[in-house]
Amino acid sequence: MRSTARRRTFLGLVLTATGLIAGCGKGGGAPGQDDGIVVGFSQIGAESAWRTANTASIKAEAARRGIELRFADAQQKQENQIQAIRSFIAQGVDVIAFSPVVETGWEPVLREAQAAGIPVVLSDRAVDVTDESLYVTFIGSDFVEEGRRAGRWLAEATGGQALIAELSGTPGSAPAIDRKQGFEEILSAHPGMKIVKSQSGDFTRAKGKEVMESFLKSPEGATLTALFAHNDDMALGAIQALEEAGIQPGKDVRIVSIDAVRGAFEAMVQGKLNCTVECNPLIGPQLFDAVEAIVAGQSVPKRVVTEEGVFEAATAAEVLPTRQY
Ligand code: GYE
Repeated sequence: MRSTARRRTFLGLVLTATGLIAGCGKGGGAPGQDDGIVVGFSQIGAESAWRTANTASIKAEAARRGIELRFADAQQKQENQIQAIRSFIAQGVDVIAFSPVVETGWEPVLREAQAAGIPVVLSDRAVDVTDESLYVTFIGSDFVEEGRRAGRWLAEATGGQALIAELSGTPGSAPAIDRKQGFEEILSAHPGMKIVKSQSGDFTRAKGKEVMESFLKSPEGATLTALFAHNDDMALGAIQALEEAGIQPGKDVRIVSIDAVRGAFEAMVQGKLNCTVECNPLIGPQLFDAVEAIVAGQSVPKRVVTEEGVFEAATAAEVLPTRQY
């Protein structure tokens, strides 16, 4: 951390000096003005509508602020993310930001970034490291709370009686681990609610459909009364599987998922999805606020949580036109 702090101070001085020479203070320039900040961002991939909106938010905000963004898509592979981070270190970017596909296995590459004096910002997902000085801040949602919100909604909607299929996210990822934890916390107070099938659909629509098909073919298939999907895309895939099996999604099987993307609202308007818990992907502005503060040598909070709500089918038609993603 010492070398990171040194570099930050140095960068802060250089930027202040540049600002003075150019005769304009930080933040006083026109939008789009190049202030010389270079950020390397390693994105997970394009697995969901949430991710696409997240990427768009990050790219748009970097462009708006005149920050040079070096963007790498890891196609959902940790090894690609590690390679991208190493390449950002070699390029000497000012800040590295990334959305870690899974929680573990980051210590070595984060130590390399630290040794090179490059601050790291976690975007959207957390890492599991013993040394918290390996990153400056984590900006993203409270996934445990999202799981609780889904659980509370389902408990209320079913009167605490449900045989549940769970489509979980990417194994080992922060949202899959935390959403399950939050959901099960609520279930522990409702003995009539049981998860009878649980498998990963890797946060994609295609996998969600495929896994739901296999749930339906299993001995428990005919008994299922509810579905908890860790994201909307998997729920949308599962809806297709249910319809193809002659089961009415949203009626025979109550469905709650997470993200609140446009497709979920459309499914709610059609009565096929019952509830979506919001997870806000539009974190570009908060991400680059942190980046600019770090480069200016200011301190930033270790954790920045995004604000989110819960939407039910009854209000979907009214809310749909206002959705940004
Ligand atoms: O819920 C899912 C995406 O990390 C919060 O990743 C994100 C999750 C989001 O693929 O749709």
